[in-house]
Amino acid sequence: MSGRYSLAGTNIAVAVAAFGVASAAGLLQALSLADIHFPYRSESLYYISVTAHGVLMALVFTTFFIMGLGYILVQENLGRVAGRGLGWLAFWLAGFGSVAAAITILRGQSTVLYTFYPPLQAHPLFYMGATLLVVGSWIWGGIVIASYRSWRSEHPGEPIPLPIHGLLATIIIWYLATVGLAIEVLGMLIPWSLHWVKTIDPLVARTYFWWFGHPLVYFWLLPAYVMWYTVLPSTAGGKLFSDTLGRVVFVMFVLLSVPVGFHHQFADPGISVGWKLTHTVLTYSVVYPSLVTAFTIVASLEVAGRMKGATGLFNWIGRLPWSDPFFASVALAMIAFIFGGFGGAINAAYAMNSMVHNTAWIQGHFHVTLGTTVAMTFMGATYWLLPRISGRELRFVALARVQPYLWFAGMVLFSTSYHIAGLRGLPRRVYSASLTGDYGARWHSLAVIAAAGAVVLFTSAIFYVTIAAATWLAGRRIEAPAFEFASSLRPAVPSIWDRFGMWTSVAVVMILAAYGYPLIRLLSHHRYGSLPYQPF
Ligand code: HEM
Ligand SMILES: [Cu+2]
Repeated sequence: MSGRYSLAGTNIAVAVAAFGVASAAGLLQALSLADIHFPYRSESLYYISVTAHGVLMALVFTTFFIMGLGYILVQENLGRVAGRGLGWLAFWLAGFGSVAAAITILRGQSTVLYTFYPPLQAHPLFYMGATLLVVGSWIWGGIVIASYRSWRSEHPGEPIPLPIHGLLATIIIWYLATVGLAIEVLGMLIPWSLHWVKTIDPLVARTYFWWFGHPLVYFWLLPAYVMWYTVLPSTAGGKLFSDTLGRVVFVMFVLLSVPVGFHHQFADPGISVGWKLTHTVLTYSVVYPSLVTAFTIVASLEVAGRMKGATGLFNWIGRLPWSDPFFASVALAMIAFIFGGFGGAINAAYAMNSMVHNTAWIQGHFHVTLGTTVAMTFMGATYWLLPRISGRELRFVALARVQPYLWFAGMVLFSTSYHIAGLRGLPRRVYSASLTGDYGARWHSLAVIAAAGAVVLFTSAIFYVTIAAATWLAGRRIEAPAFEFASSLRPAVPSIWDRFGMWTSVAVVMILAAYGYPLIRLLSHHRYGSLPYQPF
């Protein structure tokens, strides 16, 4: 790997490794739910596995991948990475923190699931490790912003390159979101896990957690959108339909990502219905930029098909490069998002949420969104960027061609079954779907189909990790292909959508409005607090 990309490549390598380990854990959980026996199967192994899987997938894989991708986008679009040395510091902090947290999980000292709700209590090193991961990502964000500032001073008045526009939006959302996390972890969880204070208020902690937890999903999704807007159209052989719409979308996410967290707390007491409804309405507004994205990207693909000569109503679809691993991954990721968005609208509906809350529907839902829309885009992006950063040809191209389809097929089995089982009442986060006699019978066969899906998903995951590792270590050396970003039908012009300082101020005001009063109420109630609780 050439020096210019070694920082990005090392971050991505950690992401791929975390993904591989977490996939094996995912398979174990699915087998366990279906009561398919394997050596050492036990309740405690199940919960350790769910914790490791959730943390490694949702926090480690995503964060490291996004950091690596971010360095590449900055290098290629701004021609520099300011403070590369600090980037290594960020890498080591985040890496050390992740390893420390993972060790306490595997030793059974932090079986708190990736949401680490108190009064479940983890080992202090779990919270400190998670903090270091976030601190590393903060430094990374600072490097991106510094690189942008340095570019800006040489290019006054030019529009921000679209990939950087999306990346800056991602980082602003991340900074706004992690304020909530920092208050929870530094202000509540760490002092409590060190026994400096005896009790903790679970409701207040959950509120800070979801201040962070919902925008977390946009921290994952926006880098995927960046790939859709700025790479997919050129891979498909066309142009981006509208650059401006992309900017509007990214700005809307900056405004709307955070003040929606109560849609995870519909069942929590102590927050009034009025505030829950306010967050619901804002949640529905955030559907809008995703619909705009669907329209813009599909229109761009139609442009691509027509540039290749398609003339009929739908035959442009057949002209798209369905055997290109990057294109297929992203296209399937987008199809999955239709179902993910539909399910998400149900989750966010105040009344319907009670039907699916804490059921297997939820894992059905976030495996199509995070686990497919985001994860498949990142897997596809790996196939796209690896040859470019390593100067090595992609190994096992035939496997890379089938891998996205395999993932999609596995997910159809896996996610559909859990959606249905959830509607039939199967709780989420349970060791076995059939422990409870009569009820279990209604869930068991669905859990078995999901487990079959998990086997297919795991096979696909092995393909991905093998292709990435083999390319890195043993790919044939080639002249590294150039990074190409899509041009848009009409060139970008400087606009109000580039004024992130102003939009961030608006976002801060919205967060204060959405969380200020409810938090003051929660903090002024008489608070009893809970003692720590450790299941194993
Ligand atoms: C090999 C592919 C995968 C398999 C077989 C798999 C399997 C599972 C299963 C069965 C559960 C449910 C645990 C339960 O509540 O009983 C689960 C939870 C989860 N999965 Fe996956 N998964 C896979 C890939 C992914 C990916 C790619 C992501 C995200 C990038 C992901 C993120 C999560 C998260 C965040 C949870 C929630 C953990 C919790 O409830 O605390 N999974 N997974
Ligand atoms: Cu949410």
